[in-house]
Amino acid sequence: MSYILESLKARDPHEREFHQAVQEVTESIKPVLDQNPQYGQAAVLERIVEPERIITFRVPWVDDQGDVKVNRGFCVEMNSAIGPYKSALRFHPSVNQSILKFLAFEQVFKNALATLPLGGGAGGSDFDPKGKSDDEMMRFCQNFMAELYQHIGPNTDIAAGDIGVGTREIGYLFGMYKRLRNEFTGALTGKGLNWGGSLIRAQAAGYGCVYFAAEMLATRNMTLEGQVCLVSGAGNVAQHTAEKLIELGAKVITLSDSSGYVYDPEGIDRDKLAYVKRLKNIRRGRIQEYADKYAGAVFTPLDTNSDFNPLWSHRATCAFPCATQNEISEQDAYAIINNNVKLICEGANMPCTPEATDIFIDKSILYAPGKAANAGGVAVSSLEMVQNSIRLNWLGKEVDQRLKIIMKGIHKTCLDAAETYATPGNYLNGANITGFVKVVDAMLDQGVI
Ligand code: NDP
Ligand code: 2IT
Repeated sequence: MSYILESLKARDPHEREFHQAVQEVTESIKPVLDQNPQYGQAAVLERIVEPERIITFRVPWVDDQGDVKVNRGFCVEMNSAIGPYKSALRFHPSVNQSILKFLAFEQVFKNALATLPLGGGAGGSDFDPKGKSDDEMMRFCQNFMAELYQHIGPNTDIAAGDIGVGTREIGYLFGMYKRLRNEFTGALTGKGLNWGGSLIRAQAAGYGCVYFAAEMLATRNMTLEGQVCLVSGAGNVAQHTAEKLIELGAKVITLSDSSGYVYDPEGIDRDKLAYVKRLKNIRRGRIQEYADKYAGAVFTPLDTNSDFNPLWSHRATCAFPCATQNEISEQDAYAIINNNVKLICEGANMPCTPEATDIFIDKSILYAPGKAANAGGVAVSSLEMVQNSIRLNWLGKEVDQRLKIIMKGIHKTCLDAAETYATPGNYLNGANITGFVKVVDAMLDQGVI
């Protein structure tokens, strides 16, 4: 399999994140390929690492000063073997083809693992939402959609939010989509509750991540009650991970954003979390303000020149990286295990470097990859699509119950597949193998496409 990686590196040497995602999957599926020569004969690996389609486009927009700006937009449609592409949209200055290919690749396996009838994709732009007014955000979203609308649709590619794309942005994107298509359809998920959105969608990735963690702890006769938890990020996934942890009696002592992290030894309670939500979602401020407000809390700026993030060096039982890719380095992983952490549950996509992942697996720490642990987000997106199709809105309790069942199912599936392929307890192998087999079997059924 290393030949696949070598050929990808030779062809696209700068796509570091995509290579990392492919390497992780190809290492896990080696025994599956050994036992199933039909996969090799049909060159499924060669095909699965090549996106079905990538569209890049210019996004011109006008800022509040009247100056014309230009960003780059992307739509990566990775694999539609088991259903229409389901994509997340990311707006962040770091966005490039490598990052979106990695996200799209992860999404393919995540959706298959979660038993959703959906393929995988990703989209977005190198646009930086920080410091932009609502009007600038709206103009950018409208111009982005002026191209994207040609490529998405309820039966082709259904988009949702990711970093930098929340309810406000989905609103502006949906408004423009509807205007251009003259159709009110579920081509986007994460919509507002009174125009087609689903209850619990905003909470789903975070809540689902905590449900998954609870299932993992149960295999060691532990619960979340009273456990000290490290959470990184302060956005959608981090907020709702923290919210559910607090509800289940855990003590959350950290949150972060791209400028640094806060450590609150007293624990972040419901009221403090409500403050964080106002700070990040409404005022769009910096997490440092939390430490200015609450006595005893300490802010530490992020040192971008260091491989070590002290957030991960606090004593805790559970760690939930919920910010971005590669936020846990090898050095951070050593700090985590030296502090006796028992569980790492990835709310973000690929937040652990390969070196960090290897350390957690070698030490037999409970480790859940994002494609299993954060699948609650896309799972409830899928439930939003169902509600849109039948033109009904389910109660929040009902959606939450379905989310719990889905996360429980993913947990069991991961463990069963890991056991079948002789790596018991290895959730990473279990997730990759399950997703891979489902997608490539569909590819075999559909011929050389
Ligand atoms: P948000 O934009 O709501 O929040 C992202 C958070 O991460 C912010 O606190 C942001 O800081 C921080 N962050 C982003 N980039 C960096 C960086 N380069 N360095 C340090 N901090 C950074 O995004 P989400 O919460 O939606 O997404 C977080 C992660 O979860 C991503 O990996 C995403 O792919 C994944 N995910 C999201 C799902 C969803 O439904 N939203 C579902 C499944 C996974 P700042 O405020 O300074 O920008
Ligand atoms: O990474 C992810 O799964 C997401 N950002 C959510 C995707 C979705 O379709 O809801």
